[in-house]
Amino acid sequence: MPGHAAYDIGPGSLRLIEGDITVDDADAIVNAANSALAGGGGVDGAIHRAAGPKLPAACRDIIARIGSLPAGGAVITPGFELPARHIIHTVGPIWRGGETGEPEALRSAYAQSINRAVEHGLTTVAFPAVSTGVYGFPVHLAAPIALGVMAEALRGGRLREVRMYLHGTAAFGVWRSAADALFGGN
Ligand code: AR6
Repeated sequence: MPGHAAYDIGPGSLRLIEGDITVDDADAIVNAANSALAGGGGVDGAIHRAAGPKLPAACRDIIARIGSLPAGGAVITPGFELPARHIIHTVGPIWRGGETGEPEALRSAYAQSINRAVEHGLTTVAFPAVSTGVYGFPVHLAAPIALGVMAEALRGGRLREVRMYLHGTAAFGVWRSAADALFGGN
């Protein structure tokens, strides 16, 4: 059975889900993109495949307008063929040892993603573990950073539900331990 855990945080809730984010029907799913919004491997590739051919054009329009999306930034597009109505594209930092602003940039990636959701009146958001794949951010350091930003948004009533998708049993276990430590296990 794939892992699942739920936590009440303020008036909202956080769910940790072991599985594929592209099947989620949240108001928005977040994509771990690159600065060119050019598509790629990992969760980015999966989201592009599932969203269909209109997504690259929407991404190109944004890049034509803003140049490139820096690490820690986030932009929103429609979800096109996804069950989710919107995609929030964020760029996490590339891990270079942790002394070059990576934790701050990762915090910003989550916070700016939440800002885009709130600006569009969205209350349920699904996240992947940004930067912890190709970009190499250690999972045990990423989890408490991400969970802290999510908890702040839930406690403040800015979001109603956050769904955190983890790929694989090992990643799920790390995130569940971090969430149990922060929010109390059950
Ligand atoms: N659902 C949920 N999580 C997934 C899925 C999925 N379908 N597929 C992979 N993951 P990564 P990054 C997990 O590498 O580190 C791309 O090429 C994966 O196991 O997708 O931010 C972009 O274009 C990992 O835990 O993103 C960028 O160039 C997590 O998602 C670059 O990779 C993130 O891994 C971004 O690297």
